[in-house]
Formats: sequence, structure tokens, C-alpha cells
Amino acid sequence: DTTREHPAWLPGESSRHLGGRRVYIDAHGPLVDTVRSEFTRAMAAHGGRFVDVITDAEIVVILVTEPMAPNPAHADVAAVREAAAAAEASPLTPEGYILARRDSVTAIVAATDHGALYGVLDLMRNGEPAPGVRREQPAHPIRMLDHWDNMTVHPVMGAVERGYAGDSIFFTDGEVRRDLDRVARYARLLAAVGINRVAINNVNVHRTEALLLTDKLPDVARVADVFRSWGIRLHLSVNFASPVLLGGLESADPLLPEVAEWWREATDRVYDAIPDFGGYVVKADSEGQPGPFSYGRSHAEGANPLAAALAPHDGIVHWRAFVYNHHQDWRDRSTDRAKAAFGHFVPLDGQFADNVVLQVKHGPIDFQTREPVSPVIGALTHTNVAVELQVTQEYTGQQKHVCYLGPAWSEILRFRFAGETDGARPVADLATGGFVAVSNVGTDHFLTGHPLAQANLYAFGRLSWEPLADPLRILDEWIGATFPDADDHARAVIHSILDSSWATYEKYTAPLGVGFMVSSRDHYGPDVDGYEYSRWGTYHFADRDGVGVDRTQATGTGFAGQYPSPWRERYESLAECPDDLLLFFHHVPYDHVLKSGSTVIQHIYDTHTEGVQDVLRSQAAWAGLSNRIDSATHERVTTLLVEQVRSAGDWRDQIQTYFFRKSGVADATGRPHY
Ligand code: BDP
Repeated sequence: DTTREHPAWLPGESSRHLGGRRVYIDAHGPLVDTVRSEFTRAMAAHGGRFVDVITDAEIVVILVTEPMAPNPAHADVAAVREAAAAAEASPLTPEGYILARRDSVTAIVAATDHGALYGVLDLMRNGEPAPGVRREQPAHPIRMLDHWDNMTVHPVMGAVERGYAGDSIFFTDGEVRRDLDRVARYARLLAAVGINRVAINNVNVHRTEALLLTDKLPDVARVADVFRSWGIRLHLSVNFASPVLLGGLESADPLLPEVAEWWREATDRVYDAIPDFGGYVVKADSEGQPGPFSYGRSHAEGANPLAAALAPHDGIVHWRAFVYNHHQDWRDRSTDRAKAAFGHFVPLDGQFADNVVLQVKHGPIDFQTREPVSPVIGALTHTNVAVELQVTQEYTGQQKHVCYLGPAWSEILRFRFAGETDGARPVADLATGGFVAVSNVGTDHFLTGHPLAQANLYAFGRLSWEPLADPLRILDEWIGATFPDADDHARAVIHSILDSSWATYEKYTAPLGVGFMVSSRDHYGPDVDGYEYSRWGTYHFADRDGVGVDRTQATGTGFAGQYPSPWRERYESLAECPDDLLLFFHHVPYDHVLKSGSTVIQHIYDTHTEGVQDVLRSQAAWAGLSNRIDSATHERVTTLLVEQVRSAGDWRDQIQTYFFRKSGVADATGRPHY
């Protein structure tokens, strides 16, 4: 079936874990209907049947309630008895479940239909559990994807802003799609990795998309219906000026009673159409979007009326902290885009309503390959904070390059603002508002353009459920669930191509944390000075003597001072600053010696050569899989690797040449210069 995305975890084969068995279900609720239909589908393909007597079953799905009222018959089955005992010993959270296996019986025990669905999807992804009892529950209740989908093809940004996988799966020609089959399959994939909220439209809300909130509500409700059967709540990005744009008011000043009233009425109508609507995503005062600054109001004053409208319905405002001046004067070295979000939002800590989540990009600038963790995440103690990641590979190869981001996200989630002291909390724990990421899917046959980019979507879901999980274990899970028929050799090759692909990408692109150096239009490919004299505020300051941005307190922009100790001192100090962020924090001469023992200039030369060699090795390894995985996937990746090799070579040549010409320092290994 060529309309189906491919290969995708939960391919047809995974239903064999559910089929061919005698299944007993003692549970109820809308999501149990979904569970039942998964079993029915699997049984149609692989045999098996539902049974009425628990002792006849090989797979048991039951709900326990609080206080536990166990069916006495349940005690006759060891797996159920053990799972129920575990649930009693420590109660399950609403989305949690216990998987137990004893003798030939697998038991899935949950407290809600949502937990039961997650338990069954776990079985589908991973197959039968090992003997014993395993408890799973999400670290955070909010695990969300944002789509940057436009309703019409934007002249510059296309159908999906920063999308690299075809058109929008939700919209076409200014309307919500009639046929939502792909959305249904996507929802199933997302549920299988624990995603429970999706915002369907771009954070840049143009006039057409603004109408989703009002005129287009019946169509939005159709999408919400599809997501609902997978336990996913739908959210909308809204335009802050909606009261003017849609309501005909003269002002969107958030302190005007008529504006608050407009939001309340509009929101009530949304809930009439979609009773479990998730809430609003707002990009305000950012890159041309309207916001409270136009009325002299703070962002807390801007967010709270929307929050008040949503609160009676259990809705949330995701308010983005991506606020900075994109019209700054590049000649004025006193400004620093990295400092902006902290300056705007930290003084407002404690002023946001309880159902506002401040959505903070993981780094202080903008989804670069390597950035320090945003200090805003550590500084807000009285505000719900969501960490925003970018699954769509805007700055990491645009789904033409292999770049598995699990290890990058894992470093962020494990980062401790207080250093390595006992009891210091990692970012994973500070994300009191959960995790949000920009999705990477579209109408492309492979769902994500590059088939291996599916691993990023999978990893984001799994990390949002279990933020401290090992990203390489998640990678192996994804490989197992996606290529169930691949032999051990093929799996090992796929693993080796992906596991260090982020490090490889970093080697051949902008060095040592300096970022950008990309073409300023589409952010793909090298353009070392592409942003150097622009108003966007992202610079590298390379000259004949050195390179890097001085963000120290002593002589630079002072950004390092936004961190608590020990990072403030570490980043400030040339001797202590980690190599991989050196040029983010310091401007250094080319002969500065790194902790690695190499000089900055030699490091730039060497890593760029190595990075291309890494890609060539991946290309050769992939070629060896030609008869070991399905040919369509093999061909697509083969084609993309040709482009990755070309592009990596382009990066290497431009970066090496640029820095040779700037510095005049020859490559110590004698490699030729251009
Ligand atoms: C930047 C993208 C831009 C987005 C913006 C955002 O280049 O297209 O609109 O982020 O997050 O990285 O709002």
C-alpha cells in the first residue's frame, strides 16, 4: 500500500504481538475500545480470540481501581496477581501501567483506560515482556508536539514552516483535509511513544490559520475526534491580535475588559465543539507576531486573560519565551540575542496564572546544533516551564542528513544548573510544564522525508515519557520496532550510522558552539558570513586574529552571568569553559589551546575532515544493507546519503578555506589549502 507511510514503527508485523492469542479484557472506557480494535485487527491477521474466563487467557488487560476491588478470579493467574500487588503497593498514575509476565501469561494492569492503551502499545512496540514485573509511567503529564503547518502554501515558508517531509497532513488549499486517514495513523504512532497533545498549526498564525479558532471550528473538531481515540488532546496556535483580527474590536489590549470577554466567549465556543480541547499556543512579540508590548503590557498581562478563559475547561496556555529583537543593529556590540528571553521573563516569575506554561527553547538562541542550556529554565521557580526541542531538523541537516538527536536532547535533559553536587536536579525535573517539540512529519511517503529521521520523532516521545532514559537504548528500541525483520547485522549497522550522527554533523558544520554560519534564507548549507552583518543577532565575529562571541561578564555581553554557580564561573573562565561551547562564550585567538590539546584552528581543520570521513563510512555501511532491508527504504536513504556526502564536503571546504584565509595559519597536517 503505497499511500501508507513507511517503514514506521508499529508496522503491520507488530500486530503479531497481539494476534494469535487468547485475550481477556476486563476494562472499560473509550480508549479500551481502541485497545479492543487493535486486538481485533491483529486477530484478523494472525488468529486468536477474546475469552470470557481469565484463566483461559494468554494476554490479560485489566483495570484496577482505587481502593482496589480485585475480582477474586484475578488471583488465580500469577501474572495478574503480581501486577495487581505491585499496583497496590504503589498506586499507578493515570497514564501508568504495569506489565507482568509469568508462565505463558502477559498481564497489563492500569488504573485508567489511558494507561491500558499505553500498556498494549508497549506490547506492540516491544513484544512480549521478559518474565517479571515492569512498571511504566510518564515523568510528566504534558508530552506535546507542535506542528508548524500552514493552511495555504506560504510564499517563503511553504506548506509547513521548516518542514522537510512534504505538505501538511492536516491542511490543504486553505482547508482542513477531508481525508484524515494519515492523521489517524500518525496519532497511533504518537500514542505508541506516549505523546498526548498536539498543536496542529504554525506558531506564526497568519490570517487564514487565525480562523481555525472561529469559523473553521467544525473542521478542527474532526481532527480532534481522530486524536481523541488515541488519548491525544488537540491544541491550536492563536494570534494574540485575534480580538481585532476576528472579533472586530479596535484593540487587543489584554487589560481591556472587552478583550478578556472576547477570549472567554471564543474559548467557550471552542469547548462546545471540542470538549477535551487542550489549549492555546502563543508566539507573541516575536519575529513580527503581535503581542502585549504593542499596548505597553507585560507578557504575564498578555497571557493571563487567555489563561482565565481556558481555566474553567482545564485548558492550558503555552506561552513561548522566544522573544527577542530581530531588528538589532549589528554594529552595537552591547546587545546579545542570547540574553533576551531571560531579560523578558525572569522578572515576571510568579506573575503567570497557574495554567500558563512558559515554553522555553532548549538553548538561549535558536535550536542550534550545540548551545548551552537556556538559563531561563533554571531561573524560573514560580512558573510552569516546558522545554521546547526541535524534532524537525531545521539546523541539523533538514532531513537530508542523518542526525539522530536523542543524545543531544539527553545532554540537555541531564544538565544540572547546580553542577554535579548531590541532589542537584536535572533539567528533566525542572520541566514542570512538560516537554514540547516541533514535529517533523508531512505527506511524504516516509512520513519524515529521511526514513531515519523517524528515529527522532520516536526518541522525542520516549524521552518526554522517560527523560533520563538512555538515548542509545531508545535508538535500539526504535530499530527493533521499525525493522522487525532485520537481522542482527543490519540492526547493528543502522545503529552505528545513527548513534554518533549528531556528533558527526557537529564536526563538519559550525565549530565549537559558535552556531549559525548557515545560509540565511533556508538555513541549509554553509554560508559562514550569512548572518554576520544582519539584524538577527547571531554572529561569530571571526577576524584575522580570532573567532567567537565574548559573552563573559568581564569583557563581553555578560550572558554568562545569567547562570547560577558553578556554571557562571565555568562559562566565564577561558580555562574551564567546555571546549564544545568555547566559541559560544569566548572570543579567542586561533592558536588558543583547547582542553583536547589541539589549537582552535587545527581543531577546525581536523574535525571538518573527520566529519566528512564519518559520513563516507556511513554511506559504505549503508550500501552493505542493500538486500537486508526493504528496497524502498534502502533506496531513499542511499539517495539522501549522496546529498549528505556532497553537502558535508561543501561545509568542510568552505569552513576550512574561510578560516585559512582569515587566519593565514596553515593546516599542521599539510592538507592543501584553497
Ligand atoms: C526559528 C525558525 C522560524 C520559526 C521560529 C520560531 O527559523 O521559522 O518561526 O524559529 O520558533 O528557528 O518561532
